[in-house]
Amino acid sequence: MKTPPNTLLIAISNPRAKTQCWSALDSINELAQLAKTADLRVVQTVIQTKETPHLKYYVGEGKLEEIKELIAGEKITLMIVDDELSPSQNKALEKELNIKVIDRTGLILDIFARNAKTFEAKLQVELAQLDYLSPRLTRLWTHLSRLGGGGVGTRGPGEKQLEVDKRQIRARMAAIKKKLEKIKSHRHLLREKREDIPAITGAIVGYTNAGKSTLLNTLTASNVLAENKLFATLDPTTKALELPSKETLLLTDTVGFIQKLPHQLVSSFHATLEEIIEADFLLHVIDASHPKAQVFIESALNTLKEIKADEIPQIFVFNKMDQAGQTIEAIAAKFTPHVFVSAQEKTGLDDLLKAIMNFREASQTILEFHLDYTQMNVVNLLHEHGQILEEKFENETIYIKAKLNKITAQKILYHFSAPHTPAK
Ligand SMILES: Nc1nc2c(ncn2[C@@H]2O[C@H](COP(=O)(O)OP(=O)(O)OP(=O)(O)O)[C@@H](O)[C@H]2O)c(=O)[nH]1
Ligand SMILES: [Mg+2]
Repeated sequence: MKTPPNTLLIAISNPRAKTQCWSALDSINELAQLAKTADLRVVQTVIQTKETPHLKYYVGEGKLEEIKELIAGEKITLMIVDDELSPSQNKALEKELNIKVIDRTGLILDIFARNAKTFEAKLQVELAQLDYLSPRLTRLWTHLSRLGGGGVGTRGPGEKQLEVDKRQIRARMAAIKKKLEKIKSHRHLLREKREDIPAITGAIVGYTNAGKSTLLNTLTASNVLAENKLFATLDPTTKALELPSKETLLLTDTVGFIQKLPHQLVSSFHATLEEIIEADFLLHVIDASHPKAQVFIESALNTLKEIKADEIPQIFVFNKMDQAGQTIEAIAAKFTPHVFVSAQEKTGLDDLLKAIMNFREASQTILEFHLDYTQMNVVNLLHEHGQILEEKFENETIYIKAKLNKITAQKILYHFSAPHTPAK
């Protein structure tokens, strides 16, 4: 196996920052976890107290000299910066330090690229990478010409070559987007073919490493990859869950969120995130054993807002209760409805199933339908999925008053545009 590069992590701590809930230290610790996930060997971390990043080098020039000494002393070959660097900062740092420099976004993209298994996930990652790479192209070219043997800082390609390259990247991005669209419409088609009324679906969402995949495995006795690494899951996996009431619904495991989630990933993972947007409810999983649980909840809520999924009803599932401290209950009180579980120890699952059923029960609605005799399929569906309160077969029409789950009702109406009125 190749020996991992000696890596230096660096962050800036703004002493005037308003929020102390998520400090530069918390952030760099998370960066270290990301680095570990990418199999890097972190040998040093540096936090500089500074109000704003240095325009040219991100860190101050004095700090830069200290870093040079560290690099020489510890044989460091890679530096990771805990914020997104501008392309010119990235270039200036590499030139000055003479080692490879990447930023948090670059590292996350790298982890996504390693973990992408399906064709769709691979395309989505490539799209995000090209989006990230495009403005940094000059830098890339300097590297290439360096490899060409000219030594550090030799000429880059001519402007013309760069333009050609940028155009090629844009063309490739457009082609990937087209392919992703195709995959998406194919998936919709399959779903519609499979069922007359799509089943009720819940998406399992939350911060990375919260235990989403473990929860899906426990609830549905399946075997999705779950491990102590960040972003283990990139592809949405859907499994059927049978409730104690014998109703079946679908649960989808999704990609995790993180602080400073790169915007390139949010936009290129649109198809994957759509599984969340289209869900009827969300199970928001939280690592209750993590000291920053509340910050993670808020960060995940922000991402849900960003992808416009914040209106979907959610159940807060406080997981890893086998390792959680006392304070978690006070935090949980702020987020309702909530349940406490351990997906690993299989505790609290009854409460979770109850919460899902309560939530379904609470969203019942009573509707009156006036159908004609060509719409017997709707009559059958109402019998199958609802509770019939009244039914009259008249000459021209069939009158049905039924109690239905709101979600099912919506789906029946959408599919069959049956004339109906809400019952008084
Ligand atoms: N102690 C404890 N550990 C748990 C529990 N549930 C999950 N874990 C562990 O937490 C780690 C992450 O679990 P995953 O299920 O992969 O988490 P995830 O949310 O799917 O993570 P990503 O897909 O990487 O975003 C694994 O090492 C699990 O074994 C739990 O209830 N208790
Ligand atoms: Mg997972």
